[in-house]
Formats: sequence, structure tokens, C-alpha cells
Amino acid sequence: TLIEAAKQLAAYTAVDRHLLPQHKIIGIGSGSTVPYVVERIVAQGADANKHRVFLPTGHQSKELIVQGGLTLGDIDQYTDLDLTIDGADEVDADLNCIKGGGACHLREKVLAEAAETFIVVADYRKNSHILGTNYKVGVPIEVTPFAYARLLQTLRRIGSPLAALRMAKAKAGPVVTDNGNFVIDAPFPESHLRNPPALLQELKMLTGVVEVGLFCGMAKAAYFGNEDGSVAVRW
Ligand code: DER
Repeated sequence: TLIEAAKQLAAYTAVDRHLLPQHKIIGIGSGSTVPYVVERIVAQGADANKHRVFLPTGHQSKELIVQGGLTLGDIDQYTDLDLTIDGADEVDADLNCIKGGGACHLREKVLAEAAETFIVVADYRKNSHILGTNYKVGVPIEVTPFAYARLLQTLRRIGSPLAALRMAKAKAGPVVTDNGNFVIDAPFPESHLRNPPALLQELKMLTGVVEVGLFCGMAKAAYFGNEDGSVAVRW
């Protein structure tokens, strides 16, 4: 499909441009775009990859690394990364991202922050001027289960009346993250989403919030595959 081709194009372009021979410690994100990232890395060949370790951002990411025949690394041992590549749910004109559609954004943010270079790859649907233009589900917020009910109350009061606990589709009950936490999706109006750093700070301070799916000032560049087979780059 056009969307899959766009994901592949963004991923291939980013790997070709940013994964250099001297890069040895690589963070691999989560979602449906990063499989193309791993595919392109594997295509660099066994020699290029034999001295590299790859750090996952969750079970899906770990499986991609293992199935790609790439060496798994542990963040406990490799605390500083050369490069992390990940998808996003939406990216604005200043490279702020909404992330967490896949409920992996805590580990994603750790590896994004730990990398010298953090690159985002996405299809054209994610390319916005202001966050919330296309991604309407809300800001994903990983929360400790103990505090979720109070946080729902607070979020609804401070500007997200439609804030909701993310329920699982293939399991009864809420989504439980790899870290054993819940996720609240909190839609905010443009008035809040036009200043992502301020919203991030406000949300991060709420008691019981573990991590917020707003990545501000982290990405060095974003690659968007377009419907017409071209690539848009923002940096
Ligand atoms: O949860 C995330 O941030 C993931 O990176 C994911 O949402 C990216 O979306 P994708 O499946 O369209 O790549």
C-alpha cells in the first residue's frame, strides 16, 4: 500500500544517511515503521553489523533485532548510544513528537535521550504543522496503576475532558506496558498542543505519571515518506 511504501522509504532513507560505519551502539524503536529500519540495517551486511549492538525499546523491538540476526545489547551495559531510530504518531514543525501509540514510549524516550543522534521515521500521515492536527487519540501518558483513577480526574479537569484509560483489544482489561503500567490517552485542544514543551512539563509533574508521550527537542531530523514516492526531511 501507499502507506507501507512511505514507511519503507522513510526508514531506508534515514538508515542510509545516518547509520555510519563508526556507529556501534544503536537503539531500535517500536511500531510498524521500524521493521523497515531493521530490514535496511540487516541489508548493510554481516560485516558491517558484526561489531554493533542493538538495544530494544520493548518486546516487539527485541524480536525484530533477534529475528534480524543482529546482536542484542542491554541498556544496563551500554548507557550511551550512537544512534536511535524510531517512529512517531505525529511530528510538528519544530520536530516535537507525539509518541506512545504503541505504548512503548517510556523505553523509547530513554533510548532517544541516550543517543548522540535521534532520528524519527514516519509516513506522510504523521507530518503535521501542529500536534493534534492528525493524531486525535490524545497524548499517551504512562501511569502507575495505583494513581490512574485520580489522574483521569485531574486530566479531565486541566483540559482533557475526554482522557481515557487505554483498554486492550486482545486481552480483557487495560493495556499493561512492558513496565507493568497503564496508559491514559489524553486529547488536548490546539491551545495546549501548540506549546508541547509547556504541556510536557505540566503533565510530567502530575503525581503518578511515569512518562509522557511528548518528545520535545529530541529528534535531530524526521523523515517522511510521501504518497508520490518522494521523501520529506525536517531538521
Ligand atoms: O509508540 C510509538 O511511539 C511508536 O513509535 C509508534 O506509535 C509509531 O507508529 P508507527 O506504527 O506508525 O510507526
